[in-house]
Amino acid sequence: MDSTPSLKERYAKDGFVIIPGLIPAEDRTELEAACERVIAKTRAGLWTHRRVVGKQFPPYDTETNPDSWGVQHVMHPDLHEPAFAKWYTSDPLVHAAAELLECEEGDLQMELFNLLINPLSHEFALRWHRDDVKETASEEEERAALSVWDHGVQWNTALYQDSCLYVVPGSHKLPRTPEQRAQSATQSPPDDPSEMPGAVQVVLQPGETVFYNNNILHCGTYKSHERRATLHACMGDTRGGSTRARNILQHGLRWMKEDAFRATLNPRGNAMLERLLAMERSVGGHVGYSLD
Ligand SMILES: O=C(O)CCC(=O)C(=O)O
Ligand SMILES: [Fe+2]
Repeated sequence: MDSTPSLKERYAKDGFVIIPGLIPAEDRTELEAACERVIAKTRAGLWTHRRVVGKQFPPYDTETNPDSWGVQHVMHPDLHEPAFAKWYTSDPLVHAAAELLECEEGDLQMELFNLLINPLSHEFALRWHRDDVKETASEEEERAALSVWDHGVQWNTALYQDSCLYVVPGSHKLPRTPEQRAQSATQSPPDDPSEMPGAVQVVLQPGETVFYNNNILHCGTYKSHERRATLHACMGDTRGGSTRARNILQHGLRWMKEDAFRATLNPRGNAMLERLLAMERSVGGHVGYSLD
């Protein structure tokens, strides 16, 4: 019997797994060029859906500091870059997501698609965090939040070598130790991420993807002189009902409801989008739970 753990087993145990080759060779040049154009627009201040230096979570101040570490909503029809939705709905990616979620393609829900880039004039870092559990959570609250069955996958796909992300393997299932808590309860980013007990640096070669549970304890460090263009996205599994609503619908996604966006999608993309819109309708009316 083959005892090599499957991708899903590694993902479930460690909270992350690296998979190469999810960008079809024929799409690579197109995606690189699309990234170059949206990065240039963002740095020029022409695309204001961006993550700005100094701010870790949304809402991002889109008016003042122009130095950006991320481009938001790359599938937005106003960017006119079909390569992003084409890749998001491509076979290799959809099959990998369905494998990790152990679901059928018909369960997959379209969610967020952003781009992580190097700021140009600042070194910047994110403090240690879990995306959907507050740093002030008690051990009991952490246990409860982490025991909920996870119905989404998030990933980073590097176009160029990327060593910005640090994770603590296995921490997606475990409350923080006192030492880990001390290092992640602070609002400031770490001087040296490797001081976090259990931390490993995730080094991606061009074309590699790390899928990770976004409640794994993680942080990011960004160097202005190291080129970064890393596709950063997530997908959900509709069998989770509205469990992902808070995390996903806080991002100002009204544009996803518009015909202009639908028109850019292939039938698979439209079906995935329809599942997101159904989730939004199912939680409609709750503050912070709308695409608007
Ligand atoms: O830059 C990265 O790879 C991680 C980003 C991140 O943790 C976040 O946006 O919450
Ligand atoms: Fe994060």
